[in-house]
Amino acid sequence: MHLINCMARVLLVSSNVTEEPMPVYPLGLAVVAAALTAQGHQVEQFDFLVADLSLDLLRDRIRTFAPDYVGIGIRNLDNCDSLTRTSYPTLAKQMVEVTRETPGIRVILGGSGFSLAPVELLALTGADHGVVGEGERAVCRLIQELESGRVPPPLLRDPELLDRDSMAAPLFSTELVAFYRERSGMINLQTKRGCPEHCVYCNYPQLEGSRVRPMEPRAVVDALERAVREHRADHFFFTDAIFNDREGHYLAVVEEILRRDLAVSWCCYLRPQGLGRKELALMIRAGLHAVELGTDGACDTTLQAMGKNLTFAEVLEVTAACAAEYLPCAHFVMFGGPGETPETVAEGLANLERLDRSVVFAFSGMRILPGTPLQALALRAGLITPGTSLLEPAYYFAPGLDVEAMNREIARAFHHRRDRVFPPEEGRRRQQTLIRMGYRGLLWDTLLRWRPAALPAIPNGTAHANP
Ligand code: B12
Ligand code: SF4
Repeated sequence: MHLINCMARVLLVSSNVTEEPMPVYPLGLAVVAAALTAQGHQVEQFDFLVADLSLDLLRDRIRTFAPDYVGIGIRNLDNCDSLTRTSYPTLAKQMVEVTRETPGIRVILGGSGFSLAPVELLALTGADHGVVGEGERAVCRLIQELESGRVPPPLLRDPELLDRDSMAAPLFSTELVAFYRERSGMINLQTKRGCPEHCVYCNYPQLEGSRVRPMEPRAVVDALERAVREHRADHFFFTDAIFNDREGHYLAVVEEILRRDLAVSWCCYLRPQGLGRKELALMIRAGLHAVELGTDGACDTTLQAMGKNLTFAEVLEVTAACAAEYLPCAHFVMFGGPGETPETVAEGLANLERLDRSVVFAFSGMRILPGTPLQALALRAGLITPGTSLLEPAYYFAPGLDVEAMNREIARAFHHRRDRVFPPEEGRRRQQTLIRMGYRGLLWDTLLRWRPAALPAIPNGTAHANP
C-alpha cells in the first residue's frame, strides 16, 4: 500500500474490562496501532481497564488528543460461562456516546468479539464503521478512503487474508505493558493465524481463516526481544489458536528463541495430539513453563460429536508426556454439548480421573457462536430460531439431557480435588484468593502439588509455583 498524503489522528480504545481468568493485554489493538503508525498516522492507545473504567478519562483523552478517528476494540461479547452470565457490548455503546459529544469524530469498531456479530454491534452502538476480521490492512484502507472523501460501506472486511509480510507486529505501549505486567504478570504475542480443524462450536477458523499462516519466526522473536528490551517484559502468552501446528512451524519459533538465548518464559495453547517428550523438552528449554490443552471433550463419543478429530487416548498420551517433563498442563472440558448423555457424562468423568498431574476446568453447556456448525445444530434442535440474536449468550445443551443432574455429577466428581475446577465461579473464587496472596500469571499452575523441575524465576516478586 502507498503512503497516504493525509496524516490522521487516531485514538485506539480497548473496551475489554474482563479480568478473568486474567486481564489480557489488548494485542489486537497494538497490532492495528503498529499498522496505522507505519502508514504515517498519529496514534494513541487508551485502555478502559487501565483507566479504571472511567468514561471521564476517555472524555479527557478525546479532548486533549483531538482525534479524527476513534477505533474501539471489542474483544469479548461475554464470558462463555452458562452458569454466571455476563455481556459486555453495552460498554462499547457508552464509549461511542462519549465520542459523539465531540462533533466530527468518526468511530470505527473492530476486534474478535465485534467480528462475531458485526451487524448487530454496529446497530447497537451507533458507530460509523466496523472492520470484520483482521484489522491491520483494512483499517488503513478505510481511513485512506475516508480521508480521500469517499464514502465506504459501514462494514469492511479485507478481501484477502494477510500473508506473512503483511501481518503486523504489535506496537506495545509502555503504560499498558506496565499495567498488565503488574496485574497479570504477562503480555501476549502471536506467531501464526488460522486453524485447519472443524470443531463444531468454534469460530476461530471463521476469525482467522482455516489455513495456517505462520509469521516469519525471526520477526516473531524480534517482537519478543523488543518487548524484553524496551518494556522489560519477561513472561509471555502465545495466543495462537494452536501453537503446535501439524506442519511444525512452531518449532522454528522455538529454535529461534533458543538461538538468541533469550531469558523469557512463556505459555501457549497446545492441541493434545502428535506431541511427545522430545518436542516438549525443546519448548521447555526455550522457556515454556505451562500449557493449556484444547481437550474440550471428555470421551470419544463427545469428542467425535464435537468434530474434534482427536481421541481421549491421545489426550492421555500428551498428558503423560507433560507429566514426564514436569510441565504443568490444564485441560478445558465442556460437558452437555452434542452427543452428551448420562452415560457419556459418567464415562467422561471416569476418563478425567485418569488425567494425572494436570488441572481440569469443566464447563456446562456450549456457547452458541454465530456462523458455527453448532448454531445450525441448535436451530435444527429447536433450541434457537433464525431470529435469535447471539449477541446475548445462548448455550447449546444436548436435547433431553438433565442439565442439573449433569452439573451435580461433575461437582460431585470434582469435590475435594484442588486440581479440578467446577463450576467456573469456583475458579474465580480461587483466582481472587491467589491474587490477594500476590500470585500472578496463569494461576492454575499453583493448583498442582508437584514442583516443576526447571521452574523459571519470575522477577518482580510474582510466582508461578505451588504456594
Ligand atoms: C489467546 C486467547 C485467550 C487467552 C489470552 C491470553 C493472553 N494473555 O492474551 C486466554 C486463555 C487467557 C483467553 C481468555 C478469555 N477469552 Co479468549 N481468546 C484468545 C484467542 C484464541 C486469541 C486472541 C488474540 O490475542 N488474538 C491475536 C490478536 C492479534 O487478534 P485480534 O485480537 O483478533 O485482533 C485482530 C482483529 O480482531 C482486529 N482488531 C482487533 N482490535 C481492533 C480494533 C479496531 C478499532 C479495529 C478496526 C480492528 C481490531 O485487528 C487485529 C489484527 O488483525 C481468541 C480467539 C481468536 N482466534 O481470535 C479468543 C477469544 C478472544 N476469547 C474469548 C473469550 C470469551 C475469552 C474469555 C472471556 C473466556 C473465559 N471465560 O475465560 C477470557 C477473557 C479474558 C480477558 N481478560 O479478556 C472469545 C471472545 C468472543 C466471545 N465469545 O465473547 C474469543 C474470540 C474466542 C471465542 N471462542 O469466541 N483468551
Ligand atoms: S477448537 Fe481449537 S482445534 Fe478446534 S477449530 Fe477451534 S481452534 Fe481449531
